[in-house]
Amino acid sequence: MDISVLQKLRYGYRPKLPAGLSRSIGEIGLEYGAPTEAAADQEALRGLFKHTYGKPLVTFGPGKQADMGGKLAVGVILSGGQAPGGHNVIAGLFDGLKKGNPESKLYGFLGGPSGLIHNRTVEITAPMMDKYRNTGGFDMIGSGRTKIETAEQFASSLETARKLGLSAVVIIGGDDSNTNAALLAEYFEAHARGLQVIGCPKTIDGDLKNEYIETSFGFDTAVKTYSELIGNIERDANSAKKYWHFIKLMGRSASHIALECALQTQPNICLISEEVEAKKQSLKQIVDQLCDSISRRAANGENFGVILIPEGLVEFIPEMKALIEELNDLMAANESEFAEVEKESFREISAWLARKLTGPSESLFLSLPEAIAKQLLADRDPHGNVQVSRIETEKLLIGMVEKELADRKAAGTYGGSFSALGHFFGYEGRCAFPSNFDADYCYSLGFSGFALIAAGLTGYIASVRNLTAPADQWIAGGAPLTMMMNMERRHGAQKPVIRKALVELEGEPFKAFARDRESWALTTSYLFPGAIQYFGPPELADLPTRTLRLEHPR
Ligand code: FBP
Repeated sequence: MDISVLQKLRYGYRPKLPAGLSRSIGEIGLEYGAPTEAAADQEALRGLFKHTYGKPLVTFGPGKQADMGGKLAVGVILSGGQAPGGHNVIAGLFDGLKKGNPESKLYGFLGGPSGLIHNRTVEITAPMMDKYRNTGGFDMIGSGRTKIETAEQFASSLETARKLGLSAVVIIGGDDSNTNAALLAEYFEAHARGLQVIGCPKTIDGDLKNEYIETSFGFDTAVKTYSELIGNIERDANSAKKYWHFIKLMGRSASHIALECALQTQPNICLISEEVEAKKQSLKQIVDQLCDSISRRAANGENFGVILIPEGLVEFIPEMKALIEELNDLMAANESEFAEVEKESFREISAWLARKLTGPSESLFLSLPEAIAKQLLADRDPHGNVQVSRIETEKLLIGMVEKELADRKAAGTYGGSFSALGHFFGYEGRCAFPSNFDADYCYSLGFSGFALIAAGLTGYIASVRNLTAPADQWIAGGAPLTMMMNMERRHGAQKPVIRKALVELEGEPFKAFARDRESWALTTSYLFPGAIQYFGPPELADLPTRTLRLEHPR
């Protein structure tokens, strides 16, 4: 098989480990903290997680040594969207297992959680592992979005684990998948005591974070990839001086990706969904705000610019949120009727919806361009979420801005020229070669996963902290999954879930952005981060994101 020069060189990269894990296996010590409590709703969660609630935090360091040399069999799952570094989590887990005991085995479940349910596995061998070290993608074993939720699915997961003689399952995923890991850990503890489950924090969205998870893996590489592209577009915009670029950035609900890219590239405008929601802005107000900036730049003779738009924006605009919620309920409550109506023309679908939507939602729905209205009706994902990556918000905004500027021109309040191009950066960043940061972080997470299993723990998520320090000073350990949970309303019922971390308007990254955005809007202040550097001085090649540095200054 042909491989690129970079791939060949990356095979030779040796990920760095925290000092607590880089000693010989017999010398890795464990320090236990005090018992923990859930983030909220402690009583309810204590009742739901009778076997796994409230365990202590664990740190690997010089503490009491555990025997980590036992023969183990572990199964690993990649769950949800791709994120750079997933293969290195598996590599860290694999190397830890083999270092602990060369006879230990690692199985990969194929195609995500459904691989565990249906017992579709592959044994990961050293030659197989070596082909994927420091590479992006999840193609080694594949991923999937199946949620283990029914009694049958839990039972067949246990059956698979028994058939393979597993000691533990490692679930590499985002907030929903780690919630699933917590439920599976509880189920296994109740039905097969000793069969362990460990989670690992993955998602480019960066919204699985808290005191013990400073960032989810993949965020670093994805934002660096997008920021390179945005910088290139900014330079093009400033060279040609004739286009406004509307760039939608992946990230589902939270705007962490858009915010970090803005800090790295200093565009003219970056919308932050959480701020839109806090200010209860309407679509019209957002369009007016964009047009005001465009007009002010036009008055300076600058008929070009760059606007960043977070993928989840539409769900944070209160009127759009209400419309989406009504559509979700309508489509769920009238499933078979809707399936029939859906076969008809769009006019008939609209007429059917118009009869059922409330007044404000009806007029908003009917005012949307047909393409966008259709995208709002597309299938929901298995967790019931609207697939926001399919909604062309950038095109919606371009259309509305064009119209508003034409009105302003007619009224004599705008004298510029406006030509816009839309972009969506999402899939471009999910499978890039992991940056040194993600390569090291993921390997450390995987190795921590092994150490948690070898120490006999279950219901934990691998945690590696102090990430703005050099890797040897990182602090590896594990945090009980239940401490990250609260109860939330999902599909009409209260469910235990891991809290999603949205952008905090009082947080340092947003404050740094808010301090400078006025000047970026008017004056061209673009910053060009360039491509990810895999080799070179650590201050460049190992540099963590601005978000991490602002949230965890050294
Ligand atoms: P995860 O939360 O599973 O990591 O997924 C992240 C993500 O990339 C989102 O940013 C995006 O909205 C979604 O996946 C798209 O997923 P898909 O390609 O399955 O539609």
